[in-house]
Amino acid sequence: MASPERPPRSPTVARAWRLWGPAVAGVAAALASLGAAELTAALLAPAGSPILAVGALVIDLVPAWVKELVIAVFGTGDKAVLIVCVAVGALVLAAVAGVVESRRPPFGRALVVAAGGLAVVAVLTRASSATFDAVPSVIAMVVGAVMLTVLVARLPRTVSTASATALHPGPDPDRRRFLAWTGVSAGLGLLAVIGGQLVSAGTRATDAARALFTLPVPATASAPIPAGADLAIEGLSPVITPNLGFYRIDTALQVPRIDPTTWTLKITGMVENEVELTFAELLALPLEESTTTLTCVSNPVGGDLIGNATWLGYPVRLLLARAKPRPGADMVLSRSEDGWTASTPLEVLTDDRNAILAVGMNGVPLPLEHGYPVRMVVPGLYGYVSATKWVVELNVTRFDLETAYWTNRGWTERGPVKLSSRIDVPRAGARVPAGPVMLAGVAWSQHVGIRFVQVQVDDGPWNDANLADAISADTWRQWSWQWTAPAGRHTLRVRATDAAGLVQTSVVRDVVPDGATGLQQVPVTVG
Ligand SMILES: Nc1nc2c(c(=O)[nH]1)N[C@H]1C(S)=C(S)[C@@H](COP(=O)(O)O)O[C@H]1N2
Ligand SMILES: [Mo]
Repeated sequence: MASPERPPRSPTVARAWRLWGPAVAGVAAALASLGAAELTAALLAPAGSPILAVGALVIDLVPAWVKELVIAVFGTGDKAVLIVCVAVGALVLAAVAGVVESRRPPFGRALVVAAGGLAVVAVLTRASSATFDAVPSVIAMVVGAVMLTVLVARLPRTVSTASATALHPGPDPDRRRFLAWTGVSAGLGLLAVIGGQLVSAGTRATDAARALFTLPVPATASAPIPAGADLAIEGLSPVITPNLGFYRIDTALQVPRIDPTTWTLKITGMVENEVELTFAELLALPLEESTTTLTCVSNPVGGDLIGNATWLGYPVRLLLARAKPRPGADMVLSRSEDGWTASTPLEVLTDDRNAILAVGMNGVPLPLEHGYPVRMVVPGLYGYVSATKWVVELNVTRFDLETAYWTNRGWTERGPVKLSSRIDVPRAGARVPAGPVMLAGVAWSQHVGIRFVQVQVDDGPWNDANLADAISADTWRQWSWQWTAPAGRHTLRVRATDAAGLVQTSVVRDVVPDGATGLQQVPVTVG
């Protein structure tokens, strides 16, 4: 039994309750609301997660320099950072809604409904979204508004009424009851979020289909990798990048899950014959293996957004030959299931290079995050203008008629990969013993090939490095150089010269708009 003689609550505690109570009510209502949404999304509408949809909308709306900054700072953790930001933003908004609802009802609820409306818009503006995908956001809106009303009504009396005075004694059971309600609401919400994640991670038909799918035997095997292509120096990137270590860059917050039995590729636009190809039809074609280096235009000089894999696929030029591009066409706009696009010059897809529709990567089906079931791989072009993952359409068109995802955001419409080189060992900032030190790295000039690589210590002469055997002009090439290191601090530089005689420029250019240039500098301490 509460004693009627309970001493009056101190003014500061009351003030704290008046502000934080409603904020807590808002956050608890939001957690319940997000939990309900994530769980429904996982069970019924995988593309309907409001947090991910708002995140995806943010990705499409932020200026390119913000995206660059986030990639530069967080690397491939960029998506986790974005999700956390959207979630934190939602909770802050919810706290505000709680405060507003306790003071000016029903404006807090109105805020929740507006946020829900934004989520619905975000979900429905995703390519490949269906009306049904809006269901989780609508549920979030309803649960959020109801829980906000319920929890604000349960704020301890001194706090919820506008006439409350700081000295009015607040009975403790009120507070306890409020904390119990918010605790249950928040707790169930969190459990539902976690449950939703478990459900969506575990039971996807796509994952199962991929696991059961064995790659067809290539009709044309790739030329064997020469034994001398990998110098096997500790710390040097292996000449073939394992799938798990392969960089990943895309705008997809949720990896598209495509059922290969319903997947088709359409060749449309300026063609004599529109072509539609099923996955089974693609697999029945004579597939070719080829080793090709893939790199991102956002890769800074010395960066690690580059990898080399053996791909299994079918030449795009042979499919285009079936479709018969009409005169005047000069570009293929490839489109992914989630609406992302890349503009590739038609001539690059029809010349003799190995531009392929790939289904395999290093001997296994494409990993989901690298484009399962089918992606493009085009030697010599940055990924943003060529390497469409989850590809579903090749639209034959013209550069003056259509523009692609990143071209619309300030990047150039064509993106040939620039000649570059990298030092892998020693790492920047390393301390090495004086005497013989092995320097090693990779260099690439796709579709041209590397003629030699040189290394410079401080302002000394350029020394010719030893080159590993080339796989082909379309892959990177390892190099090494033995340095007799004198004690002290030194700066190492590398530069490559390609088979056409072009020397890697020392002019420093940023990654925007068509790829970085300059020479990597690696500071080391000897002794
Ligand atoms: N569908 C889709 N494909 C995409 C992208 C994307 O955002 N969406 N990003 C491209 C970019 S910018 C690069 S660098 C490569 C990266 O391929 P990876 O993630 O397999 O390394 O994929 C390309 N293909
Ligand atoms: Mo990229």
